[in-house]
Amino acid sequence: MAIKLFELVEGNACRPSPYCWRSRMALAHKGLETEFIPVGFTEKDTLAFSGQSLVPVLVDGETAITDSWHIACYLDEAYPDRPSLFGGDIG
Ligand SMILES: N[C@@H](CCC(=O)N[C@@H](CS)C(=O)NCC(=O)O)C(=O)O
Repeated sequence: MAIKLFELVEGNACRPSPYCWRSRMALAHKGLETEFIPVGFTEKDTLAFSGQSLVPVLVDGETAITDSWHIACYLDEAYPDRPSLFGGDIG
């Protein structure tokens, strides 16, 4: 099952949230297949399962992670076989 990222989307394709871009870039760096779930400013109830109302929210199986920093830390810990976000020269 693909990882899901709930991210802020306005209109057809505008993604104005720098925090969501952090998570997008972290997922791209790790090379993880992801299903992106658009959430509009008036659709915060979509995020109720996460216990808060901010994006990004990452869902990996039964695990839901909020906050772009926590998401990056989670991805590096959960997928150590993928390129590191914090280790090595690039990290
Ligand atoms: N510290 C959080 C900040 C998340 C955040 O502020 N997200 C904004 C989008 S840029 C948001 O969901 N705002 C909706 C609101 O304030 O209702 C992170 O790094 O993910």
